[in-house]
Amino acid sequence: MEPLVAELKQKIEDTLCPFGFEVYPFQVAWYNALLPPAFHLPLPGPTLAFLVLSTPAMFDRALKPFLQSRHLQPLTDPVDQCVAYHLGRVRESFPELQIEVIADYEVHPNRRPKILAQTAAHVAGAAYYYQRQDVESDPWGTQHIAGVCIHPRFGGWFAIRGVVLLRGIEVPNLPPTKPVDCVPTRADRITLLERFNFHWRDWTYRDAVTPQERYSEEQKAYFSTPPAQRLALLGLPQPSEEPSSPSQELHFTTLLPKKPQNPRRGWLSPTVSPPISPGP
Ligand code: B12
Repeated sequence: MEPLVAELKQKIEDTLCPFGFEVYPFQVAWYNALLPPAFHLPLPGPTLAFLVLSTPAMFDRALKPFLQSRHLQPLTDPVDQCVAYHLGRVRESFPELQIEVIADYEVHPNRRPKILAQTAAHVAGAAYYYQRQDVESDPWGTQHIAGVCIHPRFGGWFAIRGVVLLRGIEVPNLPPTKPVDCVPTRADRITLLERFNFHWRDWTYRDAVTPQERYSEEQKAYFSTPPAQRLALLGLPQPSEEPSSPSQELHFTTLLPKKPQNPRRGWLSPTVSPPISPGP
């Protein structure tokens, strides 16, 4: 890896890894090459980017302390706020660079996601993205089958949180890292995609490889609980409905653009109801 990339990666890792995140470098060109123009990131191909994902440890190391802190605002998803807060810390740690952050939940006004998180995870070598085209003569006919990423150490027990773009830093010689193909057989890929699409609430798709660590029962309960009851589940008070201090609001609005309401609803298939409790 080029010394510059190694140095930047190290600094981002120092900022994020203690909180249960992992980061993987990639070139914008690798991502754009797989996608139609509507999804392209509007940056020169050799631009350096990092894919950020959360591991099971994020819940204890980042989310719980965040929920207990005074940063929490009402009405937006606490996990999204927590991730925005930590990605914002990356930006703050490089005041001399033009860093842009795109979180997984951000959408354009037409509801198209700003980043295809799974494609980014695949090109960054973080997690193999299994799609129906990876199954020879697939058995699903005209059904819509969504693809799923599997991480070599965490299986499906992780979430893709966003990308960090380093505008102006170009790394044309960055060597690509292939993701580990941890579900190599047709039969296992069929099982994986069927579990992800039709039985994702039972968590089984996440065990496509034996993971190093899973979500704790507490973390599973948190994500299976309707958002309004989640803080109570952890024994925490609800955030106050009173307007927050201007400094706190400024803090958040400068980190990331405003989160649109329910970004997972319907731009792709409006007839599909969104998950009751979207979780990682
Ligand atoms: C919209 C959305 C949904 C919608 C629609 C799902 C869908 N994919 O059809 C709904 C509400 C149904 C949904 C449900 C769930 N979701 Co969802 N969802 C998303 C979201 C926001 C966007 C996905 C999307 O619309 N993609 C657009 C389509 C067109 O992209 P695509 O199918 O990948 O097609 C592109 C590729 O094929 C690429 N391409 C072409 N050739 C090649 C070749 C290669 C090699 C590669 C790599 C790419 C590539 O080009 C295509 C575009 O032209 C993502 C987060 C994000 N920002 O990406 C999460 C995300 C996909 N969801 C996720 C999860 C976990 C779920 C749920 C389990 C609920 C939950 N949150 O716990 C369920 C699963 C059930 C299901 N049916 O999907 C995770 C998946 C993690 C993983 N391990 O893969 C994501 C990544 C969120 C995250 N933060 O981690 N989701």
